Amino acid sequence: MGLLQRFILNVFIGFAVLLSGCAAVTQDAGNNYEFKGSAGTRESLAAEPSRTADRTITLGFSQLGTESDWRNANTASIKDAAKEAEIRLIFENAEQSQEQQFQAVRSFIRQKVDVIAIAPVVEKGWEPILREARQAGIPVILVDRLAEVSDTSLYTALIGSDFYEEGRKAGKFVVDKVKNVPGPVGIAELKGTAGSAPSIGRGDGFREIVRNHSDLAILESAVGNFTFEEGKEAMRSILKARGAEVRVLFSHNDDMALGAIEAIEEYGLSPGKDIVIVSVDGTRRALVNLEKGKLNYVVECNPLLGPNLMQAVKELMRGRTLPKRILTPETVFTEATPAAELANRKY
Ligand code: GYE
Repeated sequence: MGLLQRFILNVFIGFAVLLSGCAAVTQDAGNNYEFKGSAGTRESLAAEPSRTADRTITLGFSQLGTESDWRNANTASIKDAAKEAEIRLIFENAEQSQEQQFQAVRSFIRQKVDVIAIAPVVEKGWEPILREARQAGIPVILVDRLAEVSDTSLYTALIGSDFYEEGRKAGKFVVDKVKNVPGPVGIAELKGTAGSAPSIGRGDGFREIVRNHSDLAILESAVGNFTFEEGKEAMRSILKARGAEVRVLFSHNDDMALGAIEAIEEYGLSPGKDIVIVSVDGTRRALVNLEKGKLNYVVECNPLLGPNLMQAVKELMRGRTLPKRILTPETVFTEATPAAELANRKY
């Protein structure tokens, strides 16, 4: 990243902290992040919506699916925060289908919601539907993932993480961890949904770091769609093809890493020892495995975007201008992370 980009990023972080007051990372201790909603259903939350200014705010949110623990925590955070903020939430689960997300947006337009929020399953293809929302005069906030459009005025703000930086953090850990291992060191990569912002960003950020080290080689890259089962299946195939040549696994999320851990054990190798494992998210299940030494490093990606989103919606309805990029502050978890911190993890 160049100096100018870094400066711009810092300005964004400043705005994000201003806007969020770090609310997204300090969710109440009593909150339960288990997802209870059913797939494909529409739910209208907030039993007693209050009146902000002179009327109730209605928010339509198109969630992309239920593929991971991260996603379910994200859904729960948004539902909880809507209730808390007394915003009427119309929630649609698109089950990984961009087409279903388009339909959700159209139904929000028909219902004349005040604001539309979308967690886009993939980056491309959003321009026409965003134009429909603009024509209806409804502002769109992107949550979690980017929709790549040439006219960025089609969305008001993007609230979420810096996936490229997450990939870089993973890459730096790998470089450091294997610096005394005689090369070549074979790396396997489990990728998330093809064409999705986190998979593209994490893959590119990781490569930016490892490509400078000639003794590191990415041997295999397979798509596991961010799910436990597909991660396990993909890792099985990788081990079949490459066996013990694989010394490092970079998984684009925790669920796939957990699936891969099972595949590695089935194959007769020791996860975290024979194969160094790095993943992204920081879910409780992953941190438990980190504590057991089956995972070596977890880059945090924060799913608790609900409070930031509700605050942004309210600001928007008050006529304020939002910062275009609202970044969430994040950390990393290492083998040295104290057990108490891991046990407190809520999702
Ligand atoms: O890392 C993964 C989820 O978009 C940041 O999507 C999110 C990613 C997250 O399925 O677990």
